[in-house]
Amino acid sequence: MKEYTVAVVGAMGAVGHEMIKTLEQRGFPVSRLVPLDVAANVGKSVRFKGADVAVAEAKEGAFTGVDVAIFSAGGDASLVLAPIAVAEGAIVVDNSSAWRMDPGVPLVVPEVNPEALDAHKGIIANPNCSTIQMLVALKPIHDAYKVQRVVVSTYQAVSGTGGKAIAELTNQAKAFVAGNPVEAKVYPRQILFNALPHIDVFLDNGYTKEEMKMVNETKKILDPAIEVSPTAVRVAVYRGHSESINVQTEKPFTVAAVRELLERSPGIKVMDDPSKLVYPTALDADGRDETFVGRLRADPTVPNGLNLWVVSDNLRKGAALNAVQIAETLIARKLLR
Ligand code: 3JN
Repeated sequence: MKEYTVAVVGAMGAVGHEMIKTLEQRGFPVSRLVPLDVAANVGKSVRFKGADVAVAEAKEGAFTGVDVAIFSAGGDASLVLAPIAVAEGAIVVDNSSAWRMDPGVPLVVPEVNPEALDAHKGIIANPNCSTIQMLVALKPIHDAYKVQRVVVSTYQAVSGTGGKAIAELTNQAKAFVAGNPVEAKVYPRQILFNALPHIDVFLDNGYTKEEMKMVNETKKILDPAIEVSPTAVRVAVYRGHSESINVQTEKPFTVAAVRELLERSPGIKVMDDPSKLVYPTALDADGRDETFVGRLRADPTVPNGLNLWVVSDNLRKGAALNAVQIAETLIARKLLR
């Protein structure tokens, strides 16, 4: 099997770390790993297949000989460096929002729209974590019953913000237990024992940017006709985003048929037996690849209404795994040479 030179940009970040781990765990055919990060992190190293690999600076010239560059270094770095990486010969899979809504850039969840990859021009965008897990669950329902409207509330883990936010939750817990004042630096309010209806910045329409990502990305990936009404909430969970999703479809369904459909759909694990207390939680999803679905029930207050609870590891399916699956799909579709 052909092997590839793979760069990970933002290698020292929480998602970069997960990307390198995912490449190794899935046995992605890597001939050479090129971990790239900001100048301040040059000299550090990452662990890959039992060896230490030195971090180099992510800059012009760093992508020579690179076949695929997976970016998770923030939107500003992606805007500047992704076109440079493409000019130097790499295909870019970008985890930031920088390129997602560019009409020339495929926005891909491999279980949902792998065919969009065929039109790529060098840059491929990885959707927002909250969009990915929602669409893995909605795709089979949309194909069978045509989703018209979605009302979604998210319960998002602090790891979505990054390493500093993970540390903030731990520090607030330690301060609380020690009887010391709890300090908030990363988030505008205390996150410990709290739920903040605020992820990313507020926009003029009253929604947050995170919420509008779910609206716009769903239209681009699944169907422009689907209306999404979102509320994104940060909760005091380290890892794993949960979503309460209310769906209205055009065609009628039975809950049993939807359960059966989801059970045989790719990337999904149904955990739905409330009588035995079986339902997915963030801790169940931690470190796992699947998108977990439970609490399936009809919503009798609207025609063809369905409620479901969808949980996935935001650092894996929400970021690193989806990006690596995109690279795997590029190989499968003979788009990576
Ligand atoms: O907060 C989360 O749970 C997910 C965060 C995603 C995120 C954080 C900072 C910048 C993104 C993203 O992937 O949409 C971005 C961004 O690239 O805009």
